[in-house]
Amino acid sequence: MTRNDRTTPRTARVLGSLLLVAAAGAFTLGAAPAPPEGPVTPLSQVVPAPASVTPGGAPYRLTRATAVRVDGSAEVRRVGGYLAGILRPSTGYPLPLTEHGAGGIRLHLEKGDFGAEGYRLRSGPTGVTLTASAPAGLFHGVQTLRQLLPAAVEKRTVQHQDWRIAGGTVEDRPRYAYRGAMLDVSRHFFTVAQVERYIDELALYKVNELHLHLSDDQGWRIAINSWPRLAGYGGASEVGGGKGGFYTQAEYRHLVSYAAARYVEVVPEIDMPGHTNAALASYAKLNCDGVAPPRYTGTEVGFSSLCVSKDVTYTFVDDVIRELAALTPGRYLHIGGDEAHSTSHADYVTFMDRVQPIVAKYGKKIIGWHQLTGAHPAKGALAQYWGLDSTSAAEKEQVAQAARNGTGLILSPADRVYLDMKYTKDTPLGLSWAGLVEVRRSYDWDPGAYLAGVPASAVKGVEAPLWSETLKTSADIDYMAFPRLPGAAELGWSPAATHDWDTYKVRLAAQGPRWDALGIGYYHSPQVPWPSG
Ligand code: TNX
Repeated sequence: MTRNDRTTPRTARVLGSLLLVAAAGAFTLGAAPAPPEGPVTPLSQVVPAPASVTPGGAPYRLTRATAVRVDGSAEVRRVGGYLAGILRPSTGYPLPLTEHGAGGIRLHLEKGDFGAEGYRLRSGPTGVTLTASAPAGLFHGVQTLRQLLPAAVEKRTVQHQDWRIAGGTVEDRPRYAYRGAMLDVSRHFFTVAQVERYIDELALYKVNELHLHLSDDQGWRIAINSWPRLAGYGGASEVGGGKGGFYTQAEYRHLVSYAAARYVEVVPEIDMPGHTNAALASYAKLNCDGVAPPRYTGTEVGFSSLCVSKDVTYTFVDDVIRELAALTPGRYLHIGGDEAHSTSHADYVTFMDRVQPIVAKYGKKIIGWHQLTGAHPAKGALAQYWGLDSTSAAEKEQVAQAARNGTGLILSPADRVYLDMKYTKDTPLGLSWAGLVEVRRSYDWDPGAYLAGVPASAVKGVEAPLWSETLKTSADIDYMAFPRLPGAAELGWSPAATHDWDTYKVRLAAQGPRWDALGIGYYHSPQVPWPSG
């Protein structure tokens, strides 16, 4: 007997009984048997916590007949297409986009008090309506809708499930306009596809800024046409001696538009005057002694500096910023400025005084690591604070004083939201210079009250940086980012009044099955009551 001989009769038998079941179903119910009813996710079980939730009424059930109803604008249609693209593979439903009819899932723009990113989600037996005054709000509402469906909705094959969304109303808008994540693509290079994957993960938690750390001692990652050796030579290295890599300008533009389609703004960083060995290795003339150092593949910091006294340094900076600004529709350009241990304080101030006007000349707002507050931060500049609880009072006060004088702050305290810090001493990846950062520690702080003497209005948001000295793959990124990234996202989005570890840990735990469905491997912190099974 061949395999076929054996399997054919069984297949026929199975098909026969399926036909019988279908016939019986058609006879008794007029449809296929209903999937088992599971519990419906409560409207409040969303990360980041919504600003306000009013549960009530019967749920909406997604069916083969559900349509995605969109307003006439191309952008709303695009958000509707994004939603349908998530729902179709797992539901197996056609979910057509239409401007007509009633009920179903409706995405609707109207003038209202939603702000730039807020939305309202209303769910009842006849349909779910998302309303916002801008497409970004609809997109964030789509992320909420996604989390209200069973985790299996994230799978890419058809799932036999009861697709219900609890009844009631969610009204939501962010606490902060800047909700960021940083990816260090310099210490290890990450491909366009790897960055896209991270952008998708950020979007699920309503993160709206992706800070790309594009240059450091170990590698220069963006093609600059006027200085081709930066990427061509300075890009061909990384920590540990791998081949590195860089983004062509077309690839970078693609990443920017991929992010923009998910309402994420790219913030490119060229770190200066320190963290510049890759540039110094590429062009001898950038060095004070005119001698190019070798490329660097270790993990020390603070040994490199651009030559502050040479004019060519500023020609270089002008060219790089001009090209990067032209590639970047976003508002910001990050100029680094951290750990310039090989630059004297006077040189650091001179350098920043010359470089900040260049950024302004090309129409971008400046972001710098908080050491910039030790120089003269330009009007409108933002400082990114990466200190620790144990940072000296004098350094904190320098930052607070700048904030009182009008410098906005992005908070990235390293012993809270540096996603590259180990969770425990046994975490196989990551560093521990800022301490061990378990999930609770990462979540349990208030950005509005974090730094003494800082006016609340000076805090523009929260960003979770992920440095990549020890990270090489998307699985590495996922393991360090999950489950801490959603906590940082919640600190940026949710009102302070919702902040509560005991309820957060339950909402966070409910995300676990979603990450499983998405193929995101995460740290199963014992602090979080993950569902069993
Ligand atoms: C500090 S934070 C750095 C980076 C390292 C990181 C590792 C900052 C502005 N500089 O150069 O990669 O620690 O955690």
